[in-house]
Amino acid sequence: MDKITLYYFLVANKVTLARGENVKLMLVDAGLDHKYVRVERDEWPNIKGKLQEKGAHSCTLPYIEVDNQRFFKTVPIMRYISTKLDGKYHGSTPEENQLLDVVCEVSDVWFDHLKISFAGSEEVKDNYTNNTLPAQIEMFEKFYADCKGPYLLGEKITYPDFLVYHMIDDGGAREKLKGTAPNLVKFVEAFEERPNIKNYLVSLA
Ligand SMILES: N[C@@H](CCC(=O)N[C@@H](CS)C(=O)NCC(=O)O)C(=O)O
Repeated sequence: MDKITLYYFLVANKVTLARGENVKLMLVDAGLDHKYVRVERDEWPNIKGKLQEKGAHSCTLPYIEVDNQRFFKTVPIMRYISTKLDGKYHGSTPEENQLLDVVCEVSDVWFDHLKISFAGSEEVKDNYTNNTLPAQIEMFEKFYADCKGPYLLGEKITYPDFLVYHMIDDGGAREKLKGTAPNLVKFVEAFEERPNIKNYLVSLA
């Protein structure tokens, strides 16, 4: 693929926080040449207006620009990149791909809970930590227990794996996995050992 530019906000001054990082992780893993542009919040309405003038109808971040075209929405962007790479991050059957879609959708539900807790009162945050988070871990553990792993479909990484890894990282789940979610522990270890990801994580430290 031609050089890709990824656009996203810088959330809470932490480079990996929130949706853009899902796409970033895939670009890193695939070894694709890319640039990451952080959009200032007060500049976004202006940029959005210009994107609309150019024919984009539902402009949100993250979006990518490649070969003078723009593509929007996190999971569709990831599917698009996978498709351009001959299905590198897709499943091999309609049934596998249906499962990938389901896991993307439930990851988004987890993200919505996290977003609410992020902006919420202490009571809302406590509810996330004590109720929502354990319930999410329990459910995702079941998805990852369905095959031998380490990834959702087994040996092959697919696009929801990036979302799940990132939810574990962003969503405060990492410390809670040990002893309760062995398949997710195995998954996180394998993910972080992927050569390009490993180098990237070192670069963040
Ligand atoms: N389902 C979309 C949601 C995108 C979304 O709501 N992005 C937020 C930032 S996380 C945004 O662009 N907000 C500004 C706006 O809607 O104009 C996705 O996953 O990309």
